[in-house]
Amino acid sequence: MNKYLDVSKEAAEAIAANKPVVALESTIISHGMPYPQNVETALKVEQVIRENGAVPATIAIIGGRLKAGLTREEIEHLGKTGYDVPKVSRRDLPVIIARGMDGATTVTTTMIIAAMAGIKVFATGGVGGVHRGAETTMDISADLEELAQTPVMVICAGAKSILDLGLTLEYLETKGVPVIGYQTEELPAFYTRKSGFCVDYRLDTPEELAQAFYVKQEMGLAGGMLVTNPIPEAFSMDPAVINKAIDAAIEESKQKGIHGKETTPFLLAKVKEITGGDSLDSNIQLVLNNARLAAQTASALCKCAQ
Ligand code: PSU
Ligand code: MN
Repeated sequence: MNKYLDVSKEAAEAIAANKPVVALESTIISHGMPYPQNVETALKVEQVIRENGAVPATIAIIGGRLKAGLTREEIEHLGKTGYDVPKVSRRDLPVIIARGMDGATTVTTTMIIAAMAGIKVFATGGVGGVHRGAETTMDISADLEELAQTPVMVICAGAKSILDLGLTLEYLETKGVPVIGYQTEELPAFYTRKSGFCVDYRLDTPEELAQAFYVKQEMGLAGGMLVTNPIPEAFSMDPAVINKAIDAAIEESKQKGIHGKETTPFLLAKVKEITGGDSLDSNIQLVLNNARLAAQTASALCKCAQ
């Protein structure tokens, strides 16, 4: 076990007994939603995972320790402290740990810590990708490199069109990351079920998702798998409304010269500001939907390994 890592007792026991565990990220808590909805959602997501037969392990950095499995108090702390908790990607880990700081883990660092702990399935909302204009800014999320090298299955609701979805798919193809649509041929775009882009494969059951990932690992192929699960119809947003908000957010970020790790949080916050409570509600619902599928898939994956 990595000397900087603490796994909760409940998660450690489940992992040792080949019982299902689902990892969850903490950037969504500190930077993704306002307080108190962030804390309420994080706790609700854990509950949904339990109701579907798996153990939740929310991942973060607390006082310089890598944590897989947080207490309710730790979740409250991350939610209340919000943007003052630094967003931690792969390159940030050494200094944050050496200084004994707290950190909110992105998809990248949640995958790293999940893999250290032996957790194979991770549920979130959206993943990072290739930003629009990346051909000049070179702004490509470290999440894509992590998917290429770390053996964790990431279940998300697709990618937001703050990104260039076509270039994101090209990058994942180059890196050998399978992009799976759950019960869909079309890549979902987070707030909407459609994007105009195709996924690599459509799979229709948690068992099929688990089998594909199991086979990938058994073959000795490095890296993860991206499962895209469309937002439930009842909560999906009007594409015209959301795309207008995204275009305005990107325009403002260019004018303000936003760059580096601030880009994604800036764009997400602006889109939320423009679309108001509607997008927050959709965001919460799609995360719960992904948590359910992740718990079912983690259970199916345990059966593959028996
Ligand atoms: N919600 C999204 N997209 C995201 C994020 C949340 O719809 O990208 C968060 C996730 O934690 C993700 C991180 O791993 O932002 C990516 O940041 P960057 O683009 O700076 O790599
Ligand atoms: Mn970036």
